[in-house]
Amino acid sequence: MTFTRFALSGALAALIAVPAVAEDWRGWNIHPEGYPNTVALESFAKDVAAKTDGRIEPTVYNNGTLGDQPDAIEQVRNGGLDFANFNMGPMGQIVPATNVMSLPFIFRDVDQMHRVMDGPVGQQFSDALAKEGLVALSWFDSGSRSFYNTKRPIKTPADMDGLKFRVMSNDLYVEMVDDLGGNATPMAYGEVYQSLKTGVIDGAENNYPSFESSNHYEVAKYYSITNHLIIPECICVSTATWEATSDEDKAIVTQAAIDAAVLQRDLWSKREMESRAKVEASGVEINEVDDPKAFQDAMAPVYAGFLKSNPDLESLVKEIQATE
Ligand code: GTR
Repeated sequence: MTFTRFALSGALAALIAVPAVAEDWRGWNIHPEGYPNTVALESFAKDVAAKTDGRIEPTVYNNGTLGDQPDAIEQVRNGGLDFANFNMGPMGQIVPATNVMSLPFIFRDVDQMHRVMDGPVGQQFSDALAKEGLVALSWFDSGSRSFYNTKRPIKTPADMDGLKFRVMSNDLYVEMVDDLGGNATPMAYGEVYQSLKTGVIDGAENNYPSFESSNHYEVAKYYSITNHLIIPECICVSTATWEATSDEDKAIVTQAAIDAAVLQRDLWSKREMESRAKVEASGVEINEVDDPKAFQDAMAPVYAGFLKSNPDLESLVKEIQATE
């Protein structure tokens, strides 16, 4: 008897000791090693693995090796990928409400953007994303974007005339550059360096850290501070993955994403200064524009066109504008 009981409890113990199969989560990231977003995503992955005792094992694939952002968005939506760090720019083509964040000068500055995203408006964006298969867990910084090019400093909108700029995949940006008098070409991020080098395009627009880490600054020697877009980025998990996750692990993953965003925002502000210093030291000419309002006025028609096709989003635009 004693033997049987021992054998049984041994078998039971063995059963209990068999670890559940770990869930491998594949994560998309466009940035290289050492970039604030990459460091934060890697910390997220490590944190999740440790705190779920290995039930979830996230791996981050850097440098856009799993595809360009529009493809990756589709993959996360259909469950082919489990999570990603997405810029809200290309998201507007799929989740129209998020296009509000792509309206030029919609956020007054990065601090106001934080207050908006960490409040009820941010929640409305999360709700819109959730309806399209993406669970937004936290928001990263992406600074503000300005134009750069290989030809000349942009001081007035007239300086854009005849120049061809790469934009992220979103019709709003094509319109935005058109309104300024330039020509816009939507293009994958990974193709911009070569296209600048061979003269397929004259310029692009981005924040300092991306301008620097992508090496675009080696070719485009004029960076003109227009600050026309401040676009937040999410850590987003696929709804399919999320629904297969226990409540206990959902809480762990959510907290890890929030902690990663705190880390990213901190690293971001340092990297912005470092990147600016690096590109300046390499001979990039950085200029203020003559009259920032002239750029704002030139891009204002983007609002009218957008609200005409999306009248239901006007209240969201107003809510952001009313946020102190
Ligand atoms: C970066 C952003 C990327 C990507 C890129 C681009 O600032 O972090 O996600 O959107 O810009 O211009 O394509």
